Amino acid sequence: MKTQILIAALTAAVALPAYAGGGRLKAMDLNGDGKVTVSEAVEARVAKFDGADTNGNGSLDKAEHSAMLEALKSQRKRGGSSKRAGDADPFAITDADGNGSISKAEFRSVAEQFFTRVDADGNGELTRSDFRSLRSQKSG
Ligand SMILES: [Ca+2]
Ligand SMILES: [Ca+2]
Ligand SMILES: [Ca+2]
Repeated sequence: MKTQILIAALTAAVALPAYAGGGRLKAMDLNGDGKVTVSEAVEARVAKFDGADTNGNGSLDKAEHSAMLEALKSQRKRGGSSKRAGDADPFAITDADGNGSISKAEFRSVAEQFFTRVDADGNGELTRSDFRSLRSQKSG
């Protein structure tokens, strides 16, 4: 089923592996209340978008996008297999309209999909337990 691939690719697109740890939750928890709301998650993402848009044209081309993924990957420092998405191209998945660049809206919508995905109990907030259940889903 295509859904599996999509999820895997989405995961890669938002560099999810880094999210699995509590440090990531903290990084997105902008007001420090121990939970990540959708707006916090999206804001944290969009901040990344601005950082990745090195030529400042308001969208990410493939080079900018892969540079961002590389940077995230090297932050993890753990080596190992970071390629979990199989053949799916995270860039292509994020570039919803397929015009070869990722707009902020496209980037944001992936963040929202990611949020929905991780929010296992659907209460609109991500907590540690949501991240935990995500991890167990992945191993399945
Ligand atoms: Ca919060
Ligand atoms: Ca750009
Ligand atoms: Ca696009």
